[in-house]
Amino acid sequence: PKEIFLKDYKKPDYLFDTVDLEFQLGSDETIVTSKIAVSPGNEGTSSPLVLHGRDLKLLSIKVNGTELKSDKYTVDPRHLTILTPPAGVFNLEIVTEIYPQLNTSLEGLYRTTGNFCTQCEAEGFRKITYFQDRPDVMAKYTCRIEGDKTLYPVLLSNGNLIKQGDLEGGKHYALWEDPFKKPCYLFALVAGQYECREGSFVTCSGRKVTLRIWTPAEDLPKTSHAMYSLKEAMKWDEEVFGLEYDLDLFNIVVTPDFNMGAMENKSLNVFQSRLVLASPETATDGDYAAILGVIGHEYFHNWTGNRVTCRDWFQLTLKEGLTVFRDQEFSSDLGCRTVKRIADVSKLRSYQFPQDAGPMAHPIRPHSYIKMDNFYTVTVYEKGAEVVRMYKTLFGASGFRKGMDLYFQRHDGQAVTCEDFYSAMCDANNAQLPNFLQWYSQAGTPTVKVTSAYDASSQTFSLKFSQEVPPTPGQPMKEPMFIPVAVGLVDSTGKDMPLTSIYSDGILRTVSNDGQPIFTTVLQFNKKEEEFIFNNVPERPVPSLLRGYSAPIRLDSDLTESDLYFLLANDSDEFNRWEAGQVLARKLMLSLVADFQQQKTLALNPKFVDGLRAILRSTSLDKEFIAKAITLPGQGEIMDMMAVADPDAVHAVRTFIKKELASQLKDDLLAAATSNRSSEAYAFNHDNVARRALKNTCLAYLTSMNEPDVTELALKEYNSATNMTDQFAALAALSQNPGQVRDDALLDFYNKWKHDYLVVSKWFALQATLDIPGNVANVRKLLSHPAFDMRNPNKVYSLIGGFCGSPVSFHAKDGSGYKFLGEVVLQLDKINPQVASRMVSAFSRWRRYDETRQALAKAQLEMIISANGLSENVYEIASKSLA
Ligand code: B3K
Ligand code: ZN
Repeated sequence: PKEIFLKDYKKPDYLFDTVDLEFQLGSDETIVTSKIAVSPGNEGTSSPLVLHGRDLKLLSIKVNGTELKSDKYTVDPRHLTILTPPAGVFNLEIVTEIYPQLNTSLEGLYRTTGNFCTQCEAEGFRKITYFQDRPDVMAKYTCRIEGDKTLYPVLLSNGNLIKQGDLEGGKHYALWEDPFKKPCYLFALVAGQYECREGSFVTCSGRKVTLRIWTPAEDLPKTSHAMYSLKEAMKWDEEVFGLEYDLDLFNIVVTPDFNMGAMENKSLNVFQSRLVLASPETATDGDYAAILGVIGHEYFHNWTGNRVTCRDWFQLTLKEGLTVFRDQEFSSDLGCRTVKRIADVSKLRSYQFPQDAGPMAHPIRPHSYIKMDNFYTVTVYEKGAEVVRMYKTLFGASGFRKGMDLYFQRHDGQAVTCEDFYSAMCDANNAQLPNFLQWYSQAGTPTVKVTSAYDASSQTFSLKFSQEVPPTPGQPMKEPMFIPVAVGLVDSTGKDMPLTSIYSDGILRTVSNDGQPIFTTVLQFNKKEEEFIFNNVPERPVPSLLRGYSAPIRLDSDLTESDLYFLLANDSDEFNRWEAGQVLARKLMLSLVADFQQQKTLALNPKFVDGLRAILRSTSLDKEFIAKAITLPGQGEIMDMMAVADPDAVHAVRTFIKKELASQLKDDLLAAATSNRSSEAYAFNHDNVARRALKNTCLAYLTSMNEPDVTELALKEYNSATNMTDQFAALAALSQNPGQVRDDALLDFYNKWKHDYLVVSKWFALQATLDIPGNVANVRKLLSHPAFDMRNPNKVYSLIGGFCGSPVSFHAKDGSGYKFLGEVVLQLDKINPQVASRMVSAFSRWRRYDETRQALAKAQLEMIISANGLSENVYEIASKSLA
């Protein structure tokens, strides 16, 4: 397999100005005719025109209307090369035949439950026709679709519907035209039996946009939340960024078989069902929130991704990091900002930090790849969003907006790079950010150490920072990064001190905002080491560091335990209150893990219990915040902090703390669990979501005790629940404890919901993650459950993905979990390499475990890599994991 490098980027030799596509959809084969107006990309180019193509049967090629003789071109399994294209502008016409019903990779044009659907990003368009399949080739498209009218009554593509009509033989056609230039990865076609929910949105300039969400008829009632989310997203982008939708029609299509969450094709977004369909009875609050976020995300891509796109795939974070940041802000504005921030930071810590510390570590803009699909990662997306967030932290909301405005002013209609975004941000704010671009090129999570000192005689408080960026594959040495650290100083009464001036680097800087006192300042730390001295500090403060998590780093401060309890109780920055609790919990868990490993008796620090009790009893804190604040860091997060990850010890300790907290806080937990019940009809709004979150978190704690009274309570909750959030939370709570009650509840749930594949997926996921010994056998059995289907990515992610995320079963000491995954990966690879490659990633951090586990996991990776006909996708992950 060939590795592709960022440094090798060259502009295309040829440009495509217009592309007219014609699809004749057949039951076995589809004929694709592509007419392209080609022009030279570089002055006087005479180089061969190399087109990408895969799994295509070439029927004919014409240049300027004349059939091209076979000695004028070459075809190999990956390319079609036109050896001597005419000078100047010319027309190219290529006819190919493809077989969508055989396409299980769900990339290119494929069949799903009888319908046709496309997925072209990153490089799927080459499975439709021969093309320069790269994002810097932008063209105007038309698309004519022809097919059987009964089988495919709905024919959709990008842009506006220009013409439609009936044809002989029970067929019909539709002609679509997209007035905007786009790269081929944004092309989409959908054909089949769908009905739509229609809505409309009037834009800020008064244009009426028709909104349509297409699903199989029976799912239409479940699309109202998605429609609401779309309208909110359209409004938000106008209000916050002044970005208006640019066509009169916006379509969303729902499909059960889809490799990722969703896809932002111009005016024709495609979504996997889980991210559109919701009703109170079948979807949880988490699902509702995910739908809001992803509908927003794909919609926001219309500007950040589509109008301004990426020059090459290495720049993916340009559109993804930025669009994730935008969807995070959207969800924050519609819900609770602190809670959203906590969720996003937790996600970063649990998934991105491990990636950044493992063999697949890469900068948010990778330097090379074998298969681009492998780089749609938490690093490119989530860490990328953190990098965008740092601009906002540094420049403020209005400075960030200025940067965005300049970015669009400069680059609308272009395919650009991360530097272009950086320059727009800096230029719009007359700023220089030394070492900031390192975030785009250096992998690894920086560790920042902070020590503090108070000098009473000079009334100064000093913070000394040092940073270390760990070595990562291919990058043994690192340069210092630009790290914005938001800081406040908390006085002994728990109030923020007004900050007056800071001395650093020989410069004394006044901290003020037009004479208004300032309580949080953003330190610009961009050297290996640097000291910041706060002046006029009347008493020793407790510093609140990295407020709002102002940079994606690991912070290692000299705050004492009592400082942390103080911040947990007092910090005005709610995020940092939560964070103080997490730091305490992480320390506690790590020390108990050591005790466990030395076979000492485990005991819980009473101060920790008191700290959480105070939070739980608070009447002023947001309820969802309380739920988050009493939740322990995940097992993965703790394993990540150990020299040798010990899943059994971490599991035992987390379970111990949970039970101990439950029994010591039982009355408070019971009070919260019962007083937050409600008989009102389900509504997805922050107050209700928060109430349910707190109630269900408490219920999970209580049930962990496995005592008859709480089991009864959970059963009652399960049976009386009127929405999926409560029902599923009760089921999950009950499922913590092996036994008849659990088995009965799981069976009951399946019988209730077996007609709804999305709910059944939840049922798979829950069983996959049960942290009980011997769960491997159970999961293996579920593979042959009639409701499971290896060809459906969502089911694979639920069952197999869920299983790999559960430390106890996946890392079973006998290697049974590894063996299971090894077999599944090979099976999956034959069906869908992208999905297989996501699954094989679970092995990538095998070196983190003890020798026995290492040997067992390594053996599976070796077995996988030696398999015949392995995809490049899986090869890349497996070989990098072994390297
Ligand atoms: N841009 C798509 C992801 C495509 C992944 C291709 N393997 C979804 C999104 O991030 O919005
Ligand atoms: Zn995206």
